[in-house]
Amino acid sequence: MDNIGQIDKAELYIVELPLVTPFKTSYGVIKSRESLLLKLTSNGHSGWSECASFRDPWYHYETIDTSLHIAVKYLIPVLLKANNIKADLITDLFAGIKGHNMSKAMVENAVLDLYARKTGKPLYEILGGEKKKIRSGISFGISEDINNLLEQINEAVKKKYHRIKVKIKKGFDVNVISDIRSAFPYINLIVDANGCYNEDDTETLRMLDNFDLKMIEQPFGTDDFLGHSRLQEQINTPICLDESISGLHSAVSAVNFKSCKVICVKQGRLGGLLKSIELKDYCMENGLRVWCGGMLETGIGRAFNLHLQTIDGFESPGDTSETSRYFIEDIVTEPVVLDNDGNINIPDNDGFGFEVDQEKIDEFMVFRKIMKR
Ligand code: OSB
Ligand code: MG
Repeated sequence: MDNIGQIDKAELYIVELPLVTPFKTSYGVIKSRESLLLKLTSNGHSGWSECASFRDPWYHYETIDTSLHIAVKYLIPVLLKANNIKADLITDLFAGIKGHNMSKAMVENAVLDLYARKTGKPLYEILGGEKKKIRSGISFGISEDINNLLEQINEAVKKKYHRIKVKIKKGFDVNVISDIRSAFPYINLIVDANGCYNEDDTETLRMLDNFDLKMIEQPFGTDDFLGHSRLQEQINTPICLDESISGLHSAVSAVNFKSCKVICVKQGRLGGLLKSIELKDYCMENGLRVWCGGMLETGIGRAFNLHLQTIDGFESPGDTSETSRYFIEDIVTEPVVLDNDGNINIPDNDGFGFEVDQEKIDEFMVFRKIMKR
C-alpha cells in the first residue's frame, strides 16, 4: 500500500449509545454500548474507526479504559512521530507493544479508512474484496421469557435473516433450544455459551447434539484448547471458537489440538482487518471454516465488519445485523438495512463507505481527547 505521509492529528472519543433491547449473555447484561472512537487527520483527509472493547472485561481483558490508555500512552505517540506511513505496516510500528489487539486494531483501521478515502476507493477494494451483498445473521441475548424469545426469532425469520444465534448459559440451554427447535424445525440455528461451561457439563452439551445446531460457540474457557478438543471428540455439532482465538498462534493450536471446526473472526480481537484476513487464509488451508462475528458496534465498527465479509472465505452468515436491531439512533448518516432477502449491500463510497455524523457524536459523547503531531 502507498505511503500516506504523516498523521497530523488524532482525536479520541468515547460515546454511549442506548441499545434498543438490553443484551444479556452468560457473563452479564449490557444496556448501552459505550465505544471508543478514533479520528485521524492527515493533510486534509480523515479516517475513523471504532475500538471493539467494552466498558467491562466480561468478554475480553481489554476495556474501553485500557484501550484508551494503550492508545494514548503508546500507539498514538508512535503514530504521530512516524513519517511515510503505510497502512499495511502499522503492525510493525507497534511490534514492541504486547497484546492489546483491540487498541491496535482501532489505530490500524483508522489508517486504512484514511488511506482508502485519500485514494478515493472503497475499503473492500483496498482489502482485496469485491462489491457484493453479504448474508446477514442475528444474535439474541439470553431472555428468561421464552415466549418473548420465540417471538423475536419469529420476527427475524420473517426478515429473512440467514442464521439465528442464541446465547445460552447453565440452566438456560437444552430446554430452551428444544422449544426453539420445536417452533422452528428448519432454521439455521447456532448457540453461543461465551465460555460458561466446563468438562463437568459434557452430558448437557452432548444433549445439544439432538437439535441440528450448525455449531456451538465457545462452550469452555478462553485458554481451554485441550478441553475443547476432548469435547469435540464426543459431539457431532461443530465447535466454533471465539474468545479462544487471539491470533494466528491460537488458530495453529486449535488446528493441531483439533479443538474446533469453525472460528468466529472478530477483527478487534485479532488485531485488525489485515491480521483477520491472514488468519482466515490459514484456516482455509487447514480445513477450518470462518465467519465474521460482531461486538454490538455502532455504525462505524459495523462498516468495517461489512467490508471484511467481502473477502473470499467469509460466505457464511455472521453476526452483522441491521442498525435498527441495535440502536434507534446511530453515529453514521445512513443506517445498515436488510434487503428483502436478508442481505446487506456493501457501500461503494470511499473508505468504509458511510459518513460520520458529527452532531450525533457530540450528542452521545462522554469523553474527548485531541493529540497533535
Ligand atoms: O460472543 O459473539 C459474542 C456481543 C458482544 C460480545 C460478544 C458477543 C456478542 C454477540 C453479538 O454475540 C454480536 C453482534 O450482534 O454484534
Ligand atoms: Mg461469541
